[in-house]
Amino acid sequence: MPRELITLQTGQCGNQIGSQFWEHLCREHGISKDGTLEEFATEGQGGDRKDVFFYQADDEHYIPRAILVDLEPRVINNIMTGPYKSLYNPENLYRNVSGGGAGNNWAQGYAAGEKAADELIEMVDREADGSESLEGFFLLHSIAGGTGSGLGSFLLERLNDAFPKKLIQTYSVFPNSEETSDVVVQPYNSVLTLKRLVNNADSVVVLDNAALSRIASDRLHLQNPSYHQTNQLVSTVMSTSTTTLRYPGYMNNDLCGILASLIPSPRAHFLMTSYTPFTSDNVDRGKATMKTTVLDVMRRLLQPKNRMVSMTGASKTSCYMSVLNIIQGDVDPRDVQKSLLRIRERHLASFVPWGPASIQVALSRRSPYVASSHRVSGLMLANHTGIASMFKRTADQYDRLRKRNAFLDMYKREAMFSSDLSEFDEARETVTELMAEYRAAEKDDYITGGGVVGT
Ligand SMILES: Nc1nc2c(ncn2[C@@H]2O[C@H](COP(=O)(O)OP(=O)(O)OP(=O)(O)O)[C@@H](O)[C@H]2O)c(=O)[nH]1
Ligand SMILES: [Mg+2]
Repeated sequence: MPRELITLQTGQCGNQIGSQFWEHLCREHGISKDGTLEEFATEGQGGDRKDVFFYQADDEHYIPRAILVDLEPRVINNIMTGPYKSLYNPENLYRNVSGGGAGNNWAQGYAAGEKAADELIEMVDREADGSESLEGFFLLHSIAGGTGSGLGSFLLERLNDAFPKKLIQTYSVFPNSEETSDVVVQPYNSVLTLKRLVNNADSVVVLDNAALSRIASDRLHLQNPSYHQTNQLVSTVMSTSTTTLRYPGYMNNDLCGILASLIPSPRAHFLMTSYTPFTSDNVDRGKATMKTTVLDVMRRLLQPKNRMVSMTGASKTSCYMSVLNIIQGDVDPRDVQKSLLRIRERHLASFVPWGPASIQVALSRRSPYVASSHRVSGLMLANHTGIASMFKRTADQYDRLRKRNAFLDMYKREAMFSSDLSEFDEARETVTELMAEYRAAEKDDYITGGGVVGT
């Protein structure tokens, strides 16, 4: 039985990473731009499970289980006039044709979500009814603007209420905190969104624009990468993180299995990723080829420079709670065992004292339709306590603004904030608790001694 996943993409960032994700999946499954199967993909079926992410229309077209939402028309219009315009279900678009977005205002995005709730929930229900054994939802968004953050937060709350037994995983893009942004209120939007990511999501794959830019410039020698280029990194991460669902093997065939092995306690569910190698297969301007062995790949995955989360300022005691490496390519399982041993002998990864201190490995097939110039590639999904340093940076920036009560008027215009700002304070408190949770996770008694905060 397929374990279907419905993807909701919100705001500019959500829709832009979403459209590149769908293009990536189409290439991997031999689905053409208009949803029909490519000639070469019609035979033998390739042993893949397209139905996790696509369904078939009466005329056999494959259609993404995707809902595209934005409070301005431009980004969705670009998708719907681009090469993949016939791929999507036109009933699954929500765009405010005359709107200018939520103006980088979380409150405006949230309020617009409330107003559009019936229409949005109807789309979700229709998609849910169209699946056989729905496993859950993906939400793609940025946490810093107005629509992806505010309307995305609203959707998280609603989905959680309406589908309490289904999983919700987000791919959440964090703003580049190392750059001064022209959008000064990003920290407000981020903190308000973080509260929902803590309380209403089962797992959050953190994608940090600071780290994505660094990787683009260090590894790919792009000084000012376009969104299209950084999104190629993102879509590679997204598609590889779902590869065991789409090409089932012995284990990790559903999202639940993957998350169970990575998330030891409900709140510590923010995942970091690394990928190697980025080559011209997946990114324009990537290095053409690289020598890859399983050990090379697993060692590179542990290197800080390959992390897609910037952990500057992480404490010296920060460490892994869990690691899952999804390795693809020409792999002898004995090499995996040898590599794990080597990594352990050389202490290349430090783990929390209370866990099994082991790297889990899933060997996964590659698409037969996409040529690859490297023998082995890998994605690491990891639960690392150092991710708290990123929340700390966001919280510090938030505190600096909040102390001066700066730029609050635009929030007060919305009903949720018109009488008081307790929502701000609660969200900030949630971030404090989240940071404390990760600190507690570095201690011996995390699981046994009630070190878990707020549960
Ligand atoms: N990686 C990546 N980041 C993006 C992309 N588009 C926007 N961002 C980042 O997302 C944040 C802004 O969020 P947007 O998605 O543009 O905002 P929105 O959700 O459309 O909200 P409003 O436009 O305010 O209604 C900034 O930190 C941008 O750097 C993208 O395609 N890829
Ligand atoms: Mg926008």
